[in-house]
Amino acid sequence: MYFATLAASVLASASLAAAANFSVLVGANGLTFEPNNITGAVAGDTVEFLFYPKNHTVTQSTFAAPCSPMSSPAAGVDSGFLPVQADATERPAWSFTIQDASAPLWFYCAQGQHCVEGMVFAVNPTEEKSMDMFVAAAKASGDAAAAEGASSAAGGASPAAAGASSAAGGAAGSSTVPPTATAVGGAASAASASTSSSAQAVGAAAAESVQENGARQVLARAATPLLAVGLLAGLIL
Ligand SMILES: [Cu+2]
Repeated sequence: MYFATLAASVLASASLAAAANFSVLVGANGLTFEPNNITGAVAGDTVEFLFYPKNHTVTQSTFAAPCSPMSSPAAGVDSGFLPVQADATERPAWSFTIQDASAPLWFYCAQGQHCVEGMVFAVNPTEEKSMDMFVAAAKASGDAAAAEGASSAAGGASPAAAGASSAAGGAAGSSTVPPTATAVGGAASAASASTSSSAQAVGAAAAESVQENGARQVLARAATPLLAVGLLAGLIL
């Protein structure tokens, strides 16, 4: 018993020591993720996204369908829409922890035409499934969507709830900073705590104290206002 406990704590310490935190800017210079891909990420690493003005998402997709939310083998993670005013001084943050780095992970922005204009992101792209190929597929998918007359607003917003409730697909998301009182409640993750202004915003806007393991429930509850915000913004942007 004692040995098992000791072994578990040693393993936990080892994984903590190895974990890295990648930082990505969302929309800092146009419809971009900067950088648009990271490599060498391993399970346990965290990817933190800082949101710049307009109204973007980080939504998990697949290599085969870059601009559609991942639904198989399970729903992917999704930040939901995080609107940021042009004169905002605080950057909402959202992060996820990589659960499985054995295959690349693919993401896009679900706002309007952002994805088909190339606003996509990847973790550990490979030679066989490269970033260039993913960007090209995202842009090409716009042609297909236009031909079908597909509406992107609803498709981008609805997976927020599904993504929030699932840790499958190699990534577990946690939302951190509400840019407005109606947006996502905070999660006390190590990644978000690195942004001091973010932590302050969480304290001011969160109606209740949120434990780290409560992040998904909070995100799920926030999905409805996010849906409304996203749809509204989809009409504007
Ligand atoms: Cu976007």
